[in-house]
Amino acid sequence: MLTLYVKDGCPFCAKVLAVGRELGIAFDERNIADPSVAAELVARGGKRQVPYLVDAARDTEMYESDDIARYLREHYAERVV
Ligand SMILES: N[C@@H](CCC(=O)N[C@@H](CS)C(=O)NCC(=O)O)C(=O)O
Repeated sequence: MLTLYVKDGCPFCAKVLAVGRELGIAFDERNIADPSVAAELVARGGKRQVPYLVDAARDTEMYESDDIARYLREHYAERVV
């Protein structure tokens, strides 16, 4: 399960969501408009910044849209054999 913390109107979030669509990834989206979700994000990552990815399967969490996009392409791109 891939969880993505997002916020409405965030271009960096939109960029990551577009990569997700391209790769066929269905994120569990958590919107920090909800104060309890924002608090959860800060508790997890240490600061209020979106996008923030949680990949529980790989025990990996990260900020920064470019890093997230790179990570998704590296680990979740469909591979044609
Ligand atoms: N360099 C970061 C920039 C992320 C960023 O600036 N996010 C803004 C929203 S667009 C943010 O989290 N602001 C704090 C807030 O809205 O509370 C990235 O590429 O992910």
